[in-house]
Amino acid sequence: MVTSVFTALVLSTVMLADSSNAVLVGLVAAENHGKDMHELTAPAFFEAVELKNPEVLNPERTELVLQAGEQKDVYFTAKRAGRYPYICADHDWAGMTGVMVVE
Ligand SMILES: [Cu+2]
Repeated sequence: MVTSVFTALVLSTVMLADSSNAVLVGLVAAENHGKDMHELTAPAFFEAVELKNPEVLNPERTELVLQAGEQKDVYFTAKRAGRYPYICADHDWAGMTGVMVVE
């Protein structure tokens, strides 16, 4: 299961596991309800999962850019547990940071 807490940038997650819990299919639904652009920067997380729609990320596959009012979904398969810190590259100074937890 992936959990996260954010303020102006809302992340919702849905995780599906098979019966053995060996493969997790996940979704991060990111919604920008604010007036500023946000950059969900999580290179370790995006590297650790198998992305189903990598085209939603930047070319380097390190971040998800959300303009004001924008909503994007990232589909992935998570193959190993871990804790993956993320920041908003624009607002990490203001505490816009968190951790993706794959259990
Ligand atoms: Cu931000």
